Amino acid sequence: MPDRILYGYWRSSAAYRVRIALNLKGLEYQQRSIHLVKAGGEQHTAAFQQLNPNQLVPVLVDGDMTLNQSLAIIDYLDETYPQQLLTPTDREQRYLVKALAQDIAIDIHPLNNLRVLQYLSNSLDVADTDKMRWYAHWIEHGFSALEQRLSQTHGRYCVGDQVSLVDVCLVPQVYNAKRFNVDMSPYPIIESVTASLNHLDAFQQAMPEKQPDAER
Ligand SMILES: N[C@@H](CCC(=O)N[C@@H](CS)C(=O)NCC(=O)O)C(=O)O
Repeated sequence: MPDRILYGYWRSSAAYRVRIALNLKGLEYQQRSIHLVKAGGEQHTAAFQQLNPNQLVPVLVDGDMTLNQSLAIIDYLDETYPQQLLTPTDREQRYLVKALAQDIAIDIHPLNNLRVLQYLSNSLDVADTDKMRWYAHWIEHGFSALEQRLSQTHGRYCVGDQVSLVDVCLVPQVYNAKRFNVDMSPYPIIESVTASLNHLDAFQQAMPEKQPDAER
């Protein structure tokens, strides 16, 4: 058994990013499922808070290191296991990859995270239809800008023909958007890059439905 444990959840976009990165680097790992919904959410248990007081997945335990924040985890993986670098060494490309990845992971994803949607419903009494408008609004805002930026940068993947951190962030965000029935027709580049990425084994093996804790 590998000395590497990923605490995640099949539908967590941030855990999905880390699964893709581990797969791209050919690193084996065990998975521990933290059910984000059952019984109020296992991320809130005292046991999980020992791993991450922020009560969010993923957490990666790699030997004697316990890591949270998917972008920081992937940075650590790039430094520790430099095969298949996800942030290029070239200065300009590196900046571009980081900026685009952050457009997704920092500016789009957190607004639609489970705890934000739950707060809208449970504490602010926002109706389900309005909550879905909130969800779609932030996806559309972020994807419109991303589509424009990718028109300048994309090849087969988001930045040229090399798989990068941007791709690792994009695929889970698109999965999430489709799950919430966002119309993807205004984003043909995002759609075509995502389709190319989803042909790759590392991305296929990371798909939510393929995870041991997937529910049908
Ligand atoms: N910035 C964090 C975000 C982590 C995050 O938002 N995780 C979500 C799943 S994608 C979560 O654990 N949500 C639980 C909750 O909202 O209660 C990262 O990139 O790791």
